[in-house]
Amino acid sequence: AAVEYGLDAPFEIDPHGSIPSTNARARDLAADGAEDVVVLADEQTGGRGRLDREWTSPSGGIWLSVLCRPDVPMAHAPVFTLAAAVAVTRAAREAGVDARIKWPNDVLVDGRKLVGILTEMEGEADRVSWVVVGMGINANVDPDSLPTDADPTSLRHERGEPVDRRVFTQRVLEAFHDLRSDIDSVLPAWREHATTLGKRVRVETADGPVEGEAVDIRFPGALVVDTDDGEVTVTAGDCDHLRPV
Ligand code: BT5
Repeated sequence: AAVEYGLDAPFEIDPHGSIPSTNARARDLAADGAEDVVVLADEQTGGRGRLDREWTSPSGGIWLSVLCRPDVPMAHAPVFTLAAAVAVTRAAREAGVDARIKWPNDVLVDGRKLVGILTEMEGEADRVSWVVVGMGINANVDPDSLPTDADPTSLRHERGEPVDRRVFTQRVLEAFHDLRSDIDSVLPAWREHATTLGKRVRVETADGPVEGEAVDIRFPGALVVDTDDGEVTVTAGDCDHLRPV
């Protein structure tokens, strides 16, 4: 299927039908010096999640990557993952879907995965050269065609009717642009839409598991967990929401 475009977005659009990975394409464009480009695909044949995991990307989804060159140190790049999560969550809620953000990079509906985000970057410690924020949005896809381990869902499944991908994408990009233009607005918006805060969590980090109550998010994207040994700030890892005990 052809990708719907003609977007009036604050980005140049690089549209594709089928492509291996919009993130890979955006990285190539970055190497060519491009900036403020959004790579958009109807289908990905080699979509990737974190840690090189596969991201299943059939026709009908919104698979996109935003390439930008913000004037920030490398260490601040995770805030763009949060901004993307807020942007998609806002768009989903406008479309009538009760989307909530799960730290660090998922958007869920009732615990089911609607969106995954993958941010990649390159540059020097004091300034990024580029950031690529990949958003995998299960728009008009059948959850039965997605891997069951993540308990996936889609906008169409939740609404009982398809979304207009052009309109939805436009809303996501506008929201993302507003957030990146006002970085101070990202954390408050994230807190407002989070499902992780207040929950008992277990985060698998490189230094082992951290378990406790997720109490806050800290700039640029770390989770503060209240454990038996006091507060621990976790910058990266896989997070499970535990049942209340
Ligand atoms: C993510 O990874 O959630 C980040 C996914 C980012 C995908 C976008 S699509 C546009 C851009 N181009 C790319 O190549 N990537 C980005 P992670 O947290 O590691 O979750 C990956 C896991 O989610 C997999 O191991 C599966 O269990 C599950 N999964 C795979 N495809 C899925 C889908 N479409 N919906 C829900 N869950 C899925």
